[in-house]
Amino acid sequence: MTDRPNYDDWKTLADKEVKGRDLTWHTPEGIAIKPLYTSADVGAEGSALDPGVPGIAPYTRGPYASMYTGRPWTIRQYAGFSTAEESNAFYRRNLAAGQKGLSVAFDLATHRGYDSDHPRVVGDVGKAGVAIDTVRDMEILFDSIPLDEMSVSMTMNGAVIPIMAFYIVAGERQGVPQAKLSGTIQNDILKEFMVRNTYIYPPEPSMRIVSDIIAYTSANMPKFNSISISGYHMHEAGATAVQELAFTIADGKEYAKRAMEAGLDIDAFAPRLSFFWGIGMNFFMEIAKMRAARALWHEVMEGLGAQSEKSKMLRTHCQTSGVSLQEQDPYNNVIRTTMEAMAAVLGGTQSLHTNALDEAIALPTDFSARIARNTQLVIQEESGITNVADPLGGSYYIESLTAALIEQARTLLAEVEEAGGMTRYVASGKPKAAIERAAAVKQASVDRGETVVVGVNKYRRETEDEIDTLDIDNHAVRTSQIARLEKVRATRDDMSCKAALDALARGAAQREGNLLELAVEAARHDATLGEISQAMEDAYGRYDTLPVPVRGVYTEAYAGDDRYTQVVEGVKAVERRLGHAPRLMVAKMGQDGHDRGANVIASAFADMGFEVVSGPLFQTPKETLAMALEKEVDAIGASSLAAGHKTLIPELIGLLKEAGRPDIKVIAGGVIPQKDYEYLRDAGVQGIYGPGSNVVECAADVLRLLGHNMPPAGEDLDEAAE
Ligand code: MLC
Ligand code: 5AD
Repeated sequence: MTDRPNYDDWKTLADKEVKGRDLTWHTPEGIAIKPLYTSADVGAEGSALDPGVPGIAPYTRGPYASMYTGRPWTIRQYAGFSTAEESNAFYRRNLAAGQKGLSVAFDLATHRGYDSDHPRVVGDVGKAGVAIDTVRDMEILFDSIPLDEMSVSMTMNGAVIPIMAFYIVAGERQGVPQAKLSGTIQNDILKEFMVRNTYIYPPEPSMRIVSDIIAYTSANMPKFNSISISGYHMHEAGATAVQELAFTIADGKEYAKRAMEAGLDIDAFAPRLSFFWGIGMNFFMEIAKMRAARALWHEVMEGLGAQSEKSKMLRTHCQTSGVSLQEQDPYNNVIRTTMEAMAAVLGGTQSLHTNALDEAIALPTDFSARIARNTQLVIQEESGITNVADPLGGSYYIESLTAALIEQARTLLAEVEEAGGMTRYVASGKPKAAIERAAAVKQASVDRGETVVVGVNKYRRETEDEIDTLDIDNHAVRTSQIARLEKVRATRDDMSCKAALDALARGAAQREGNLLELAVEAARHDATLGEISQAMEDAYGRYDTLPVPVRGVYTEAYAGDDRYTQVVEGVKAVERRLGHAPRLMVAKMGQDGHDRGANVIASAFADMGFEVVSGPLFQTPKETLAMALEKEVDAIGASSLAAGHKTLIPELIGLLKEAGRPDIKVIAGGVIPQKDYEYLRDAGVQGIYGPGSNVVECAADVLRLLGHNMPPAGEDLDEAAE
């Protein structure tokens, strides 16, 4: 041994302890994590790996010098459901109990630019968020909440123009000039085309909308963050940390370049670009990701010629991961969220949302929202974590992991650059496919028990405790929204409203003027969200695409697995009997664009030998029926994550009966509370697969539905053969 023991000395000892077993951990990012890090991994003070101090370039250790010692992060819980009245009351209760900033969740009808009375959105009104049709709704949403004091984040990307316009006009009607409004609009359309899917228009006009908002807010709303460049949804869709990092930073670069091309000075808008990360269970990886992101953003902004330090410092919101939470043994979710919140905080977030324990089942109740909020309050006020800026700075492991992530993300960033920037790269479909592949790999690993999820694929309980969940009567919300819409339409000055909408339509068609400025005028004359969206849709059209599932991931992950082989054989048996491979249509009805689950199912079932028909997003039950009949499918799997299941799936079954095809089996998967199972079964749903379902077993079930005598897992095929 040398005087100072080093890694090799340690390795000799450790090898003895574990009898030479390789302790390297290979992360999904392809990083080989050693079982120990030492000073040799980080280099000396002042070397390339020395991250410096918080508040000074490259900001790896945080954007502000004092960080939480000066001011803690903003506790900003994302919420919204039902009507503006109900959401307003919920916000006020939360603020009284310690929440610090607001964050609005809109329903999917609003996201996609439809008024609540539109026939396509019957199942969606008030469900996954609050229904907003007019400025009047927005005024009610913020009733008794002074908009010059409260910072408000709004998660809106599709219908971003009418929502920003409504917010500005609601402020005016409260007596608050727009220059005093502080907050954030998500306005990140590129990731919608990759993963979140609440786009309305095609990519090019959508990018103009983003630039117009950046231009408008940088001129008129100095305290407003014009965009929240989001990796969160990539994370939720299954992206690795490197993918989330690189694609998000690349998105940010693309927006900055577009705004510069539109004639804006980079330092006039870049200080109000903000970011948003998803924080999952890979504790140290998530911390390193946030640090790597700040260093990379600094590099990118210097590259684009930014002068102001504020332009180069990355500020971010974080949300704990929704997909990491489970329906089974749901109290475990409190533990998971606490760990994820700690990672976000140790990574140096500026603002944070912690998910509620009932995440995998429904929207938060007052009870679950309180635990989620208290998770942050306890960390902030009891743990002492806020007493030191970047307390993990200098950790051999963290610094080394940060450097590894920076390096890997740079490689992916270079690939994007080579493809001609992120708009083009997104259009190529490559990032979407890469994320979907990563998601399928992850799911296969959980299904095989290689990635442990406590209470799901290990330590599973025989019976589950029931928990109270929030139920929203979407029919009642829709009725009250329609009544208000009618009132607004009846009392406004139609002539001036129409003139403002015409001006907006002209501006959209002829590339003149600023779309937000034109929409603010329309909002002042009480144009509705649907009307403002339609004025632009007339010029741009509505965008839609067909999903293309990835192939081969399950076949590879399950090579040599007996149960998998059994299912594949079962598919072949059904094929022999039917004269064609069993056809499953994966349907996404309503305005719910969450397609990770649908994509994983499509990809796994195709690998097992099914013929998969992937329906486009946003179908009505009628459109699903027509496609199912045309493609002659044997079964339809309806994937629902946004609570429209009780309306849309029974409607589909009714239509199948009317069409004389009750033989086509309907199964349902996604976020469906247990208490709705009976209702769905009574309506004719033949299989329900909630979060935590094993995909191979789902396939075995579908084979049974198709008349194949599939043995239970673990039993021999011969004993129970057809
Ligand atoms: C902060 N400040 C400090 C300080 N820390 N001053 C001195 N010392 C310190 N240590 C100052 C800041 O400069 C700023 O002032 C003010 O305090 C507020 O701090 P902030 O860091 O800007 O925080 P905040 O206002 O909360 O803004 C955070 C943000 C913003 C920049 C990340 O964009 C944001 O709030 N984003 C939230 C996005 C969000 O909630 N999204 C939900 C998505 S849900 P000044 O004067 O400089 O402003 C979703 C799910 C789905 O997407 O799919 O539906
Ligand atoms: N209220 C609260 N949280 C919500 N989420 C989505 N919609 C709402 C809502 N209306 C959360 C969930 C989800 C993530 C996208 O945001 O955690 O995973």
